[in-house]
Amino acid sequence: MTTMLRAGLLAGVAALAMTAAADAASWRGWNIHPEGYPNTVALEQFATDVTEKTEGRVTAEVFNNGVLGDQPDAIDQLRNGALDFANFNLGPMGEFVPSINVLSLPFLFTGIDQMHAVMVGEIGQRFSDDMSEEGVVALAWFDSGARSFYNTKKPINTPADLDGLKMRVMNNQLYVDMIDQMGGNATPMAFAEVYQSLKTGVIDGAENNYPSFESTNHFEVAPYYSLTEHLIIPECICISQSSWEALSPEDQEIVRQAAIDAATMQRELWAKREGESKAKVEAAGAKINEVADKAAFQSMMQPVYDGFLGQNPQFADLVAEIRATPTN
Ligand code: BDP
Repeated sequence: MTTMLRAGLLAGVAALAMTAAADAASWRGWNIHPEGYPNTVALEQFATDVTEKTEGRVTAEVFNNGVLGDQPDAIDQLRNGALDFANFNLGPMGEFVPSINVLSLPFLFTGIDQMHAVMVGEIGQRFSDDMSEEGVVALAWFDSGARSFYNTKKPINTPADLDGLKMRVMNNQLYVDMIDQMGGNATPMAFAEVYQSLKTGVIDGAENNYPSFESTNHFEVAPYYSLTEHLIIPECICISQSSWEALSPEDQEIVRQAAIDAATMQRELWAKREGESKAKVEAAGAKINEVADKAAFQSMMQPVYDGFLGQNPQFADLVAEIRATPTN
């Protein structure tokens, strides 16, 4: 081979490689949960599916344990394209997409089944349209169970038991209002800081579902878990609008299907993990109590609804529609 021919070939190969590199997208995925958590397993499956089925046109990687930032920050990053995909709880999403706040109203749903019915139906589609206007493409919904209170001091049976307790909440004014109404002191705080804050007495308690109560080891330091089930908040598997729009229609379909498959997987793993987490925390000495009179908590929430709907009267019909949704 002549030197010139070789040089020409090398240049050609380099040019091809550059085109491939320019076309291929490297996607960074945000995840707050650890290895083995249902959401993590499903998100990793999503990343593998996307990478394999787009034949490398998109290479997706998940970063676990919130190493890429806390949740409100990550939502911002996804909106401005610094992150490509994520699993978000829709609680903190309300700060960015007003209609989503409806899902943070305490005791909105009669139970998990009604939440599922709402989210897979036409109302869920409306939520995803609203999110997409804010740069977040929600492709499928993850389960997140029901959130209950836990604390370092005593079982909660009535709202009066929350009196004076400092309770950590996710970042959303509605949760602050919710705790205030019940007589506690709300402290919005990043998820990652909760364990240490419980341990050192900066806060007395928090609220979450069984799997997160267990995976974070919060049960070790705050063993009283009281089944108020005051919030049922769905989660999304979301793509950054800019990453989404850079895909061909064919690849959008691949990504959408991968997200739907991941959500199906997450829901199955979730149902299993709830039981496993409960058994694990109980075996470790957590004191779980049923709350006989949940209505006592629920009836205190009227001012939260009145305040929210007073400021956002356009969502009153949406709340009514959700409440009227039959459970399949
Ligand atoms: C978990 C959610 C996660 C939240 C966390 C929290 O899956 O997205 O960040 O609660 O309380 O259940 O911050």
